[in-house]
Amino acid sequence: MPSHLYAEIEAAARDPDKVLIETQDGRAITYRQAFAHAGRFANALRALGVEVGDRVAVQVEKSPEVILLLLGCLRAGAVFLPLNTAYTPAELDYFLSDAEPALLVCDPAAKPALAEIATRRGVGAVETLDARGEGSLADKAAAASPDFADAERGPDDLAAILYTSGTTGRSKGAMLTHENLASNARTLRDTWAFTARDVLIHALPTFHTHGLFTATNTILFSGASMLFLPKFDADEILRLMPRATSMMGVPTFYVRLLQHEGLTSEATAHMRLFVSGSAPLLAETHRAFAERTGHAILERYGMTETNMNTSNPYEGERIAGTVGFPLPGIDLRVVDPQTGEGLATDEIGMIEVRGPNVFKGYWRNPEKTKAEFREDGFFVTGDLGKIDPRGYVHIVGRGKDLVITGGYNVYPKEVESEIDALPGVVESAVFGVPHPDLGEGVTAAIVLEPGASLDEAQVKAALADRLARFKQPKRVIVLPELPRNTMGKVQKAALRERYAGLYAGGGAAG
Ligand code: MLC
Ligand code: AMP
Repeated sequence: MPSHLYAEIEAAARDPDKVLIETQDGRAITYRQAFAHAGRFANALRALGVEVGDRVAVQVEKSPEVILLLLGCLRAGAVFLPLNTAYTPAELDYFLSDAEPALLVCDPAAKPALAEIATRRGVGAVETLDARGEGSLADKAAAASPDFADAERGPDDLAAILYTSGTTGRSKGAMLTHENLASNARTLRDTWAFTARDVLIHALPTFHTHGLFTATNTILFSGASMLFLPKFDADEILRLMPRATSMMGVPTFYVRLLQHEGLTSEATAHMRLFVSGSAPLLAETHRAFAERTGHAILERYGMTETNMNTSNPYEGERIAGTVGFPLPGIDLRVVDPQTGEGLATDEIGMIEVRGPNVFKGYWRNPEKTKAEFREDGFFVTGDLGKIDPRGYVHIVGRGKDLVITGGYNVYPKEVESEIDALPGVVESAVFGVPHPDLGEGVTAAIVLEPGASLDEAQVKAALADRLARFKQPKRVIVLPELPRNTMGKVQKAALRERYAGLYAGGGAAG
């Protein structure tokens, strides 16, 4: 039995000389080269002491080598553990202690700070990889053989662990199996009609499920090609569109493209599919994009724990403000959050999902895993929604206290804990309010001790080393007290309402 997910990827590449990834600086990597390079990485991992089932933590800038390393991990039977490059060393400390990886791969510039933490946390080895795909791990791979006898990994074995911020403030590792990822890649390829002729504009980061799996695995399972951009860049994307057929992005991509005068029906004429997800796409963005280009953005809904759950139809009406139908093979229901009773059409409740896409559980956290699954195997998403009479799923809110900013999730509790720890702060409330560019802007209201003289800039400065940039509040408001209900609970809804216009007209800045 070979390595389940890798074997299917290899089999899908009918033309080994087809380009898998092309970069802005003109590098082109064929499938044949990618598989050989994955073999080199697998040999290098073994030589570094990475055994089957070991975690490989990867915090590096985007480059094709990230994908080749992912394939190398699959071949070696290791568990790929990507980490957002925005995470600070303080945040890394927790991930390394929780995941106990055998190897940490980081940017050369971060090595001095991270090596000390890695040693303290018992990580066996620390290697480097930079944005050009160069570094000590690349050197070791270059010197290794491309031939590798793939580890035997079955459908239920772990392929990856992706940390997702926990409601209790600490991130939990979502354990994704080979078949979780393979089943979703097959389904998305077929649902969105991807073939080897497709060329995807890939401008998402490669450390979250959207860019790493939804986009990349769909392409790998189609034997298609990707044009890799290091990050979102409207000029570059428009330049590439005449050569591309498709793009996947977060709503901010579409908001920003609409601000570009180059976005026209001619500019997008060669494209067949624009997909949006990770955060709600405003109906007005959907409409404006259709007016300008003639393309109806296809919105889908997913999560780190489940991969993709629903999608608007490829053929058929893509309805703005909905996330479409459950994908084939995936059960989705809306239930009363308290009783778990199923709800009728158009009634709003908790969205629950079940299927081959749903993760195996949280890493070393059986209590949390148990708490989030029903006895009949449905996973409680924490998203509130409804199913309309035509069967389209609508997301109408969140049962979890979560802010989504530019497609990144921020759990207020984690930010509040850091703010509350600052001298002079009595308490804080972190919430999201509409932001024209990022969807929601992370915002903090704080109450100070009498006589304390902390101001907005000082709070922001104090958080700089503690929290990833995207988690840091864009605005900090000092209040005499936080609004509370009769039970004494902080009323975030009241804060969201009071500050709803805070970023209005702020454009991409703010
Ligand atoms: C960057 N910044 C952000 C931010 N991204 N702040 C809040 N939220 C974000 N998402 C900070 C920068 O550090 C910078 O801070 C300032 O905001 C402006 O940066 P920018 O140059 O405008 O940002 P940019 O690099 O263009 O990035 C914006 C973005 C990017 C939206 C293009 O964040 C992005 O690619 N997001 C995609 C996230 C993603 O892949 N999510 C999928 C998760 S998986 P300063 O102060 O230094 O100027 C998932 C499941 C599913 O959700 O369903 O897919
Ligand atoms: P993450 O934990 O980063 O994987 O983010 C998953 C969350 O993003 C989901 O639980 C939803 O709250 C949100 N999400 C993803 N896609 C959509 C969408 N199309 N519309 C609204 N929310 C979405």
